[in-house]
Amino acid sequence: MSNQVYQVFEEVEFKAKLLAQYWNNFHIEISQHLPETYQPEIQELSQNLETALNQLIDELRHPTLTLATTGTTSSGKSTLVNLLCGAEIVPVAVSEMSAGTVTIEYSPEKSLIIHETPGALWECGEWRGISEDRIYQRLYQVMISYIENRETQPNLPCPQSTIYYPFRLLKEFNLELPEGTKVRILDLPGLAYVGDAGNADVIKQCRQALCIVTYNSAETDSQKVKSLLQEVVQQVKELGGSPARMLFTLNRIDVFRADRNWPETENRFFENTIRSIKNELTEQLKEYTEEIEKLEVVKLSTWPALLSLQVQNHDDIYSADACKKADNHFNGLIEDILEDLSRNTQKWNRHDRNRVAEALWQKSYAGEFQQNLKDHINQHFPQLVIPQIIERFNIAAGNAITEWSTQTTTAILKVQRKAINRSVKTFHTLG
Ligand SMILES: Nc1nc2c(ncn2[C@@H]2O[C@H](COP(=O)(O)OP(=O)(O)OP(=O)(O)O)[C@@H](O)[C@H]2O)c(=O)[nH]1
Ligand SMILES: [Mg+2]
Repeated sequence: MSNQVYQVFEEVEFKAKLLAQYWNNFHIEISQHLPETYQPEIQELSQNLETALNQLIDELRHPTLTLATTGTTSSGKSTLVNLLCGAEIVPVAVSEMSAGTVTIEYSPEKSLIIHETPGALWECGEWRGISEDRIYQRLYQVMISYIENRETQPNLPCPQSTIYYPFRLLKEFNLELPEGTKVRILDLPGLAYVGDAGNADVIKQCRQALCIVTYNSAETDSQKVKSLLQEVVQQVKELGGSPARMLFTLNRIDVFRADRNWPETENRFFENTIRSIKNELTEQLKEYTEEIEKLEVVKLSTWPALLSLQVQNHDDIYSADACKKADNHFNGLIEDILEDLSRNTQKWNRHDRNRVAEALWQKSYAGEFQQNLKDHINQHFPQLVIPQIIERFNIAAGNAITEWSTQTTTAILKVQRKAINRSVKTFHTLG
């Protein structure tokens, strides 16, 4: 992390301390013009400011970087979260799957918490030292239970879960983060369900996150593509249109491999979709035209990228299972290599598997995606973590102090102006 970034953090801390100093001088000064009865109020404001200042300093020294996958239903958000984690821990399915928010906090020890929510129809609790597979299965049961019951119980709060996991985003991306930074990943439901009961804070969480907006490239129905775009625009609107907080991925881009005219069809789709996204956004958010032009869009195929990691797993059974899936679903990405390999994936040796893994990684654009994400985080780190720290500070004390100071000063000035007017009048009468 560059010196410049440290300077930004130090500057915010310095300004907040300066504000506290101004307040100290101000309230001592203004107390002379106020009756004693104001003292408890002033004391309370000072106390709150001190607590908020300590909190701000602590948060600046231990900032939290949040990454959230957002986008339309079945666009591959959860698969992407699994890719960032390097393991299959959040449930994935062909049709709508995710329900509620799953927060993944970095920790060397693995554990799962399914939080108690009112009327929960599923098992809540905490499981420590849990395996990847058990995390997946438990979350799967919870989500299915929610999805099956929400029709008949529209007010059923959606499930909220937290996973503690040593994810690869932190272990292997070589992010240049300041010491003490916490990183967490959020797996969110499809945009259409963001309004579900209990999901209201999803949008709030997105505002504080770097959103990886996933777009389903496999959707070809023009009507659906249109509504997909609308949903994405809505999402960007909610986020305030800031490009620092968004990275667009055209996911499931592997579908174009089946085309006779690949890569021409893929490139055309890529260019056209970027244009449509930007046009639609500019149309609806004219005030952000300049920022929208700077929006980053990358190609990706998350599932084969994840399979590439799984194929390289040291556990032979796990790796063999991934080889089978790669052979079944992504023939088009590994066809050159398949010519040299046995039809029976069980017989692939480590060298064969490494070749397959390499091809999957390369053809899914995973390397480019990873580099892009890394650059984006390194480039925008202060904007990604500082605004919410300042907002919390303002809510806790900053706003109240500013308001109180303005109101009190105005009131005192009013009283003084009246007194002056009275003196002037008296002066005139005397005259
Ligand atoms: N071909 C292909 N399929 C993918 C890719 N990524 C995900 N999928 C498949 O797309 C389907 C949806 O994936 P999910 O990760 O569950 O999508 P999601 O956006 O989390 O879905 P919801 O949370 O239910 O909105 C699954 O069947 C995945 O296996 C990809 O890159 N290529
Ligand atoms: Mg999902």
